[in-house]
Amino acid sequence: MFVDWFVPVYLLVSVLVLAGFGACLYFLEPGLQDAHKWSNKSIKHQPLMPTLRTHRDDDSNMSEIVPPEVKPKPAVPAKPSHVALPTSTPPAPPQLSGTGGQGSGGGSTLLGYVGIDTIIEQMRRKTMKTGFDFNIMIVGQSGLGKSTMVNTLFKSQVSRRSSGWSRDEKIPKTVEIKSVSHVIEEGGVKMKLTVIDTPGFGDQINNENCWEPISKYINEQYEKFLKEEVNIARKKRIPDTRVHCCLYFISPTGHSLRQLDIEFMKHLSRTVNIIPVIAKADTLTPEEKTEFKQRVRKELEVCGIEFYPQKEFDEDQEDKAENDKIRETMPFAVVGSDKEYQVNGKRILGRKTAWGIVEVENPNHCEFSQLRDFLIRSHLQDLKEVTHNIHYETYRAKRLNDNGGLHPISTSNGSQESNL
Ligand SMILES: Nc1nc2c(ncn2[C@@H]2O[C@H](COP(=O)(O)OP(=O)(O)O)[C@@H](O)[C@H]2O)c(=O)[nH]1
Ligand SMILES: [Mg+2]
Repeated sequence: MFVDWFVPVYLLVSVLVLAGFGACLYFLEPGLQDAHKWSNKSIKHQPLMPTLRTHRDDDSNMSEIVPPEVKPKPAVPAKPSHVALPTSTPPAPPQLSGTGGQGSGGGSTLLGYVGIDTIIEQMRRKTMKTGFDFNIMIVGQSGLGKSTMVNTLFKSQVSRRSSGWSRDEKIPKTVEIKSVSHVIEEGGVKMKLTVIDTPGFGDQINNENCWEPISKYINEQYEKFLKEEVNIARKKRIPDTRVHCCLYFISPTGHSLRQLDIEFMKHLSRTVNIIPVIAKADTLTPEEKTEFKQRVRKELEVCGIEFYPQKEFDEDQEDKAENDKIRETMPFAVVGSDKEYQVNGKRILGRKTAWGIVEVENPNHCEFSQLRDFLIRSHLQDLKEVTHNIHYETYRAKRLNDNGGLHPISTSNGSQESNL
């Protein structure tokens, strides 16, 4: 009797308990619901592009991430349009940790656009932040217009700033090496331009070794740089006072180079980039100028004087062709002035003569603007590189050899200094 009703009741209760336990498990574990849904759909009913839900930090939602469709790789890697825009950052590929998507495997990313060409943009941004130094030295005999040229460079379109002397003040005779610096900013890029004016030479009866003070100054700047470089705790960015180019002023005699010019350039060309320049070009007729230029080039060649851009440092045929053209027009014949005049409603730098105004920045009047473009627009970086890689490197190697290796030593105040 008891057995008659106990067995069915016991079985019913067991079934109810098991059903309740199963229902709880189904509702509390969402993965089982998804498995249920997927198993109920036939393949052809699944959407072509499964919804990509972003991964949230909450672990319980990991199961919501549906694997994306793997697209075939393009035959030719496509360059995304965003690279043209300097400020935009490339969109990151979808990061699907643990789902086997594109992100971690990286196969398609490597075959696609990598972005190597953005290095130019990266370098530009770095240079904009740090700025750079560019140092020009002017040497030559007295009275050739070197000090005037310092003013011309700063007052011309290079900077439109005063170099220190007021407009009506007469430029005093230069008695010592003196540098003038200005930070010039263009398009967000800062350049600290320093022009080093030097006393003229050739006035003395004995001009022997008159290049020595100039040579000494150039080497001192290399030494300063080397000392900074060998310091244990060296600066992240070493201030660069090295002379990147030396404008050598040639007297506009129309004849030939003086022996002193030859000696001077011979000595300097071993340590610095020499750029010969014909001074006071307004004193020569166009024919005289062309003839004089040819003669100077020939004489420099005969004497074995390598001026900048040196043939041996042309990097390739393209470089050679470009530099050959420049070498054929050198030395640039320039006119300097720090006086401004009104010409056709515009203020211009010029020299007023009885027969008209010689315009410094007019390419039909003189070659100042060609020289400026050559120094800044086309060859500035190369001038800096040749200075660093050739002239400074030669100096450095010699100093390290002479010294048997540089050992940084501690000074009494605790700072590190080399034993140069
Ligand atoms: N004709 C002419 N005279 C110039 C030129 N540049 C400077 N001068 C003049 O030459 C003289 C000497 O100039 P300065 O700059 O002191 O020469 P430095 O001794 O080489 O520094 C001054 O009277 C200048 O006005 C130029 O391009 N043409
Ligand atoms: Mg002077």
